[in-house]
Amino acid sequence: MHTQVGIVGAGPAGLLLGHLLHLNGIDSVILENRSREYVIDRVRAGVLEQGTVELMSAMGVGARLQAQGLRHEGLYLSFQGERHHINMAEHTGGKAITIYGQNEVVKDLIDARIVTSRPLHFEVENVAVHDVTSECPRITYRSNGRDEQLTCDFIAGCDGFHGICRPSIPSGTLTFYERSYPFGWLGILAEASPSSEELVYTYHERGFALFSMRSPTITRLYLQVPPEENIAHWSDEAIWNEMLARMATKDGWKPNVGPIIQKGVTPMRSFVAAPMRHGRMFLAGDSAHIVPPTGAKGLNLAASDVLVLARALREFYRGGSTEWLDRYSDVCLRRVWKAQRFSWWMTSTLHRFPDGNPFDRQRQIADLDYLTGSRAAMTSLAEQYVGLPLEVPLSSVGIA
Ligand code: RFL
Ligand code: PHB
Repeated sequence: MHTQVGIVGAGPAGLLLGHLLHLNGIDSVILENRSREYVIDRVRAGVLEQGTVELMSAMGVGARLQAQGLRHEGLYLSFQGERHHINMAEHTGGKAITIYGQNEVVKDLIDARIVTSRPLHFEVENVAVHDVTSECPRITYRSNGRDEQLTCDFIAGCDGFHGICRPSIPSGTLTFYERSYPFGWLGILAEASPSSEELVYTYHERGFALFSMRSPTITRLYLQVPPEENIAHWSDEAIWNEMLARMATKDGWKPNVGPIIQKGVTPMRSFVAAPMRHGRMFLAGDSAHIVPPTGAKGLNLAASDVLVLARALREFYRGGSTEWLDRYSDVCLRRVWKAQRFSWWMTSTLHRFPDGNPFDRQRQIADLDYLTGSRAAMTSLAEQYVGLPLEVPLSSVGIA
């Protein structure tokens, strides 16, 4: 079988790319090694930048997002027992973020893909990419007990950090930039109505904590924990005690407590692979870069990468120009590095470092004190949090 673009991975990057290509009349096959249920149930990100919401709406996949997403024009930073409000809309000419679970985004995109009748195969095994530096790259895989081969014009490696596309590139070809952090996040979903209308990022002596939500009845909370923490060591009671100890403020605010319906531990890492291309294979999203979740940027970067890739492929199929394909990696990496810097800074400012001394902690408090008292600093935070401008306009992929 042959397709124009073979897409490995049905996460946000692969599904958004498939739909952008569809809207431009370019065919693709999406291959995913997990089941449809697994992909839809996986609880991950929740914050969509203004530009990601605009992109999904312009693509015609924003109806449920518009109806059920929670638009937030501000957020709180909490330290020394006090919450400080930052009005993001005021500092960005009216921009905001929208809380809408990544699993809902994925569900909407799978539904949209099915309507197009274009191929999306779940539970494929032994996916491997071949001849990516030739004019005719191939993907081999096993599906429903049969070995298959897909020849492609291009391959999009949208298979996340643990995928096979990036590791298939010969060693020494890419440069890796990496930093790991001496902590992870323990995340829970709880059946409790959110006690704040906006997110609360807390810096506390006992460690970082984050208050978020998924709906008017579901609260999403995170705690800084040691990096390889075993979730089995945390009873629900211990989780709530620690959440309340870190988050409760002097004015009596605290999260509402309720039954915990999901919990897990995530390690924290900053990672960039450059360039995001090898021959006719293009890496997009987490397969090329990982940010610690403190800045809420990962899914949004996946969206901005595939917007640039869709533009490049559209130009190629319209007139044979490889100019944008050749620029793909540089254009994406400019935005990726700014999001890396922001995510590193949010992480460094808000977490308790095991080797941090009293000087470091006073410096962190001073950073937060300055941030919440300076218009210039609040504007800087707000414009990065709602999302820096996309590198290419939506009109360049024919959807605006
Ligand atoms: P994904 O979502 O990992 O999708 C990759 C897909 O590829 C499949 N796959 C394969 N398919 C075929 N063959 C193979 N060999 C394959 N290997 C893997 C996988 O099963 C999967 O379906 O990557 P993508 O599309 O690049 O999307 C990236 C985002 O998922 C990620 O950046 C975000 O979840 C990060 N993130 C957040 N991002 C935000 O923008 N805002 C947030 O608020 C936010 N919060 C978070 C987060 C990530 C978290 N965790 C769990 C890492 C909060 C957390 C806790
Ligand atoms: C979430 O709601 O899951 C969330 C919110 C903000 C972050 C990370 C995750 O920085």
